[in-house]
Amino acid sequence: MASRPSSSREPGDLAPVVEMPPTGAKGARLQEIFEAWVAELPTGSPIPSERDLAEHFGVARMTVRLQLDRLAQRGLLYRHRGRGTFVAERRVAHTEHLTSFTEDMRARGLEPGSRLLGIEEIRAGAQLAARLEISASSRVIRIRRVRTADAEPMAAEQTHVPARRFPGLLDQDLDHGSLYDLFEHRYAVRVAEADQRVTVTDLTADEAALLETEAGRPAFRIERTTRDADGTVVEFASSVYRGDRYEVLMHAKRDPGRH
Ligand code: 16G
Repeated sequence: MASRPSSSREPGDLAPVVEMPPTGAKGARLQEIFEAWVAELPTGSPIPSERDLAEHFGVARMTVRLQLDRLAQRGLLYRHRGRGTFVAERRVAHTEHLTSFTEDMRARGLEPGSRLLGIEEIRAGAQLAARLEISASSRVIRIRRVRTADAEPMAAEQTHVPARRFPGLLDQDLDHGSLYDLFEHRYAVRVAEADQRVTVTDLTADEAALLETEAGRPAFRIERTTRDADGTVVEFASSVYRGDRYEVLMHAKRDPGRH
């Protein structure tokens, strides 16, 4: 699997010829071949055209496109409109690094974006107060956004932050850019650690509408409690990620003292 696409894109330079199974299993097999091949290519390598790949593997162009789409959705490839498809950076977002949505998407080779659904100040109440470790009468700012990746909905996100810590946040432009950037540059609040809970859920009709997919589809529900370096809670967020677009990536290291 060492062959690489050259600028002349000769079919001989494409992924090695592998015997293709009959229809049906072809897509899955192609996915495996592409994945192994892409893993060996340096970041930024161009991927040959769908037409060349289709010819090379003796499959329909749609089959190739579908499998390339899947690799792009998994963050292994990225597309540049008008320029082609390329191997994405292999820096994956995993639990060792606390990332913002913006950083997470960039690490997957996707262009992050937001659509602000609403921002308001509310009374914490018992439940949020417990999450944010503040009193129930404290004020909280609630931000609701649809987060996009390459302009398509990826997650619906609801974030709560203590209002005292972020004066004037209601007037900030959260339709663009990163909340964590604002935390850091406007409020000198640096997120230092977070606890996350990931569960699997079916999308409700409202969530599906926001995510431009169908109700009942599987999704990840991710709750995050984020703290600054002093251990003070700065955020409680709850997000629903489309199961067909998102993968939860983890990196685990064994404690060196453990035998
Ligand atoms: C992620 C966080 C969310 C945080 C947001 C900031 C999860 C489950 N949630 O979506 O808690 O508010 O990043 O992203 O990871 P931003 O800086 O791009 O606005």
